[in-house]
Amino acid sequence: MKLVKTLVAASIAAVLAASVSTAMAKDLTIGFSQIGAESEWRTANTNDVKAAAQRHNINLKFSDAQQKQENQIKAIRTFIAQKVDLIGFVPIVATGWDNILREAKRAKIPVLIMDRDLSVSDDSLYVAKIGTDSYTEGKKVFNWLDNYVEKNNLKPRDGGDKLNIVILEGTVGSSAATGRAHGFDDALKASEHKDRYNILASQTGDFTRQKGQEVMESFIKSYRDKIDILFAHNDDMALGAIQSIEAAGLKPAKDIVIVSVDGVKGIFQAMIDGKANATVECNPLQGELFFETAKKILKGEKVPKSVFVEEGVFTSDKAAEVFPTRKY
Ligand code: GZL
Repeated sequence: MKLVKTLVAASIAAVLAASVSTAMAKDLTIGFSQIGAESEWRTANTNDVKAAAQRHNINLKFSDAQQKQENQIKAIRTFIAQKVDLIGFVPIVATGWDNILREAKRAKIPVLIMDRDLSVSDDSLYVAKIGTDSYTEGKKVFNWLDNYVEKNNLKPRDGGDKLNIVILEGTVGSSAATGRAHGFDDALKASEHKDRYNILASQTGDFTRQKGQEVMESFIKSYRDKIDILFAHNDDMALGAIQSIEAAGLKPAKDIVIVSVDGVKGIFQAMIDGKANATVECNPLQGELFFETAKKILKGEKVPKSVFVEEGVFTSDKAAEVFPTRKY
């Protein structure tokens, strides 16, 4: 009998030792579904998430959805099957998540949203959102533009009575695109100078440099000397548009005022080169806050339902001074 007790004690000790060593190796396993690698901003966002996971000793299962919602849904389903401790994802578009999030809820795996927003029928399908305030970014774009026009007494290039604006929109259905569009529109409508402006054209460039170049090329073909202002929903599309503007023999930031969103290094260089006028910051460095929040959730601590990261506005006159301090 004594021998049996000894053997049982030894096997319990062995199991405990194994579980402790596993716990020491990696505290937690988190499944993370990222949209893709569509822009400089997204690459910075991904790099920051991976670095923060390492700092937090997290076993990160990272999936790149290659810009497809169905790949994000598949990845989340895999994370559920793998019984991860928590699921994080950046919703490429705002809708279509209810069913997969119900599956996560049934599996009792908490979901933490990062960067973009989503709309679901039941807010209990995710614990919290950490992200960027696209609506305020859109308002900041128009308010900067309105001040710039006033200060520089900008006049329509075609001699008409309205300053014509063309818009390169982000990914259709994404909260970043809809938020920026609504913020810009609301600020324009609220301006005492609203009658100065006309939205000449607005089309998606899907947040990529290539599509931004292609769509701007088509805008120039249709409207060339009628275009006074370009609002690009992200810097990558603005950088693509600059190439089309120069190819058409026009001067970016002079013939066509260029304002965009993100604040990536590429647009700072363009502002330093005198080819862009301003960028509204959208902060991709959300990894630290994400994993801090994830750990709190897994300890059963209450966390705010929605938290926005800090964001500023940067203009060409300050670009050279600020550039060395930029982290992405
Ligand atoms: C905004 C983010 C957007 C960036 C783009 O929070 O989701 O996606 O503005 C990126 O550069 O592609």
